[in-house]
Amino acid sequence: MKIIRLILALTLLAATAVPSYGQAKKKQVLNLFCWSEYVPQEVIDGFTKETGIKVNTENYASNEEMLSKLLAGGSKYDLIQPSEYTIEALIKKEKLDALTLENIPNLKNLDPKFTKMPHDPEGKYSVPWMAGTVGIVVNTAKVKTPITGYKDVFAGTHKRRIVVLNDSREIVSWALATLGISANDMTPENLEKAKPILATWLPQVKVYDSDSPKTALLNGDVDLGIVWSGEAAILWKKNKKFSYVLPAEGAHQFIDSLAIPKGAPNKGNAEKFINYILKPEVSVLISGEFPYTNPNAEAVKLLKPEQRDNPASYPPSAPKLETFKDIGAAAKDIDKLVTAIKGRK
Ligand code: SPD
Repeated sequence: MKIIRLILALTLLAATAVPSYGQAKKKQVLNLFCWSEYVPQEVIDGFTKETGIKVNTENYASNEEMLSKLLAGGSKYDLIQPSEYTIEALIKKEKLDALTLENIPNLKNLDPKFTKMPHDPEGKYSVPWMAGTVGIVVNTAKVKTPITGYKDVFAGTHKRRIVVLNDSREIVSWALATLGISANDMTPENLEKAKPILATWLPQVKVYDSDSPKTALLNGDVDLGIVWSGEAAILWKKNKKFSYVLPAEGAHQFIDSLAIPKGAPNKGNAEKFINYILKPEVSVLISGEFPYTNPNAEAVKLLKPEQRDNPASYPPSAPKLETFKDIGAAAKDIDKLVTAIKGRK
């Protein structure tokens, strides 16, 4: 009888021991919150194959969308992909974790001109992903008049043949550029000045799209677009009739980076991913699918001549370029202004 009881007790012990053994073998994950059409599936699959870490991806279409979800959602994300002005805001709010730089030896591959930039002067919190500009795509098979800046796009002759980014801060900065006002000078007085310009511009827009503005141009739904440079580069690659113009009034230059939110559940995995994408042979895959300006000097050496000659990815010359800075609460006023004008019938 004693022996039977002993066997029963041992069986029970073994059964309860299984889950804790199972827990120790828990699958490693990385929760990546990134821009849509920016991280190739091939790169994610390669990372999982090399490390065994499963990547859960969620996308956003603007810094503002990312910020509101991040700030509302506790700490479920391990890695985010903000632009420079949003990194500046997140550092100020103490919402980013400092990187353990020894875990990211491939940082050495970055071109120094893209590191320790004003939004993260010590390079403690962010690692450049891709840089780019916002400019005008012209379907030269359709538009025969010269397009040099925003004023030409919205001259009235291309009514409802225009796609623009669905991004209030971008849109207002274009109107301010025509007045010679900085994109970082979003005072209430300057927003008042932008208002009548936007009131004539926005009714001329046919499509608002930040995810894939190239689609409306490719489908022939529109002839002009104000878009991210990577989208323009894809269009030029597909058909040389799509030219890229950096607006004469001044253009926006951005740098998007990877950063780890404070409280990220899998910080080590996030650093492994950052180190992985900094490998030159992985970074060229990103350039292949999303041809923005690659800040990885070793990867740029591996690009094909036609990739380096793409005028949207690597503009041969540029007018005045400006980078956005954190504008704090003014971001809400900008959004209100644009939403109100869009809503007018
Ligand atoms: N589909 C990826 C788009 C990335 C654009 N990032 C630029 C942000 C500038 N505010």
